[in-house]
Amino acid sequence: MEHSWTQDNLESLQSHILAEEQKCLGATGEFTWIISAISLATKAIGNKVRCARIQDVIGEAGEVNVQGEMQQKLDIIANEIIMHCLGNRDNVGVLGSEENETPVLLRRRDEGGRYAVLFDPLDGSSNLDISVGVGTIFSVLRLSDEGSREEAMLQQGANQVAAGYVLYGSSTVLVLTTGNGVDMFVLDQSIGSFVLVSRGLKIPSGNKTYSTNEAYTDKYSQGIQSYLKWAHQNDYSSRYIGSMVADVHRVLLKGGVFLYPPTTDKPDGKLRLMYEGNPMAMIIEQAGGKAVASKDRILDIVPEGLHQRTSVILGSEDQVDAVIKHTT
Ligand code: AHM
Ligand code: MG
Repeated sequence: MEHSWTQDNLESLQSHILAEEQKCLGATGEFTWIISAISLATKAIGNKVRCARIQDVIGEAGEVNVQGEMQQKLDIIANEIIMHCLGNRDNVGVLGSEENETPVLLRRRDEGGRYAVLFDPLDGSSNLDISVGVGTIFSVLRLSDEGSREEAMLQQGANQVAAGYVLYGSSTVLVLTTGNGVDMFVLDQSIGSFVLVSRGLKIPSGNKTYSTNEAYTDKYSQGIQSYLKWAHQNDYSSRYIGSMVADVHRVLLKGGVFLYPPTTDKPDGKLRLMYEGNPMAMIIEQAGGKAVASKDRILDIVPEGLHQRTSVILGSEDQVDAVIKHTT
């Protein structure tokens, strides 16, 4: 439920997580340490993002990452910040990043490494030089006792114990789910804390808006083309930033549908399952929406690799169903 905050109802991310942890995850407090590391890291990244052009942080770094994409300087800085903050947490066993080819193995399970954290340190970073909103996306999994840590990390999104993103937009917003609804926090710069601004977010239905890179229409399947044609004939509106965190955040708050389907040149889609598709799918489902790769639930996909790609259709249930009607 929406509420404006006053000093009387001020609740920090930290205290909120402690309270949630006691309700659903057992009261060990270890999960709070992970979220507090993410909170610290994203404050530091947000600070760097806001210094673009003042400090030497934007532009290409001259390196190509495992995805074959040119890394921005801030991609590398953001990755190092998260690796450093999370790497210090005793209960983190594995870190998987879009910017690292292989997972970073920190601690064995018998040394306390009970969680894997997978993340895209700075999604949409090609938009940095024009000051468009960019974000950090993260997914937290509990490592099972079976197999190696890499194998233990490759779990369906349905097993995530938490997922979230931070949007470095006109304000810095953290959206988080621990499997008990979706809560939204805004960074209050004056006190240096993320404060709760909305609890139990629900995606509105009935918003006739789609968000996709429409320039790829000729490369989309017949089904997606048919959906777009139908949407044009039915008074739909289009909004696309090209920065997943910003596009999905709009869909979460306003409703509608976000689509990154397969194209003829990217037959598996572009977005990555483990640290883009899964966390966003968990948030959207927890907010009452739907998230599929063509027609199957994203959270049910059994992953084969850290950098596996997936197609993504997510948003309000009614709007996702309207797409599925044309594609199946
Ligand atoms: P990145 O992880 O390399 O930044 O790429 C992911 C981004 C998403 O934020 C966005 O949804 C998508 O790429 C946009 O791709 P396109 O330019 O093909 O529309
Ligand atoms: Mg990304």
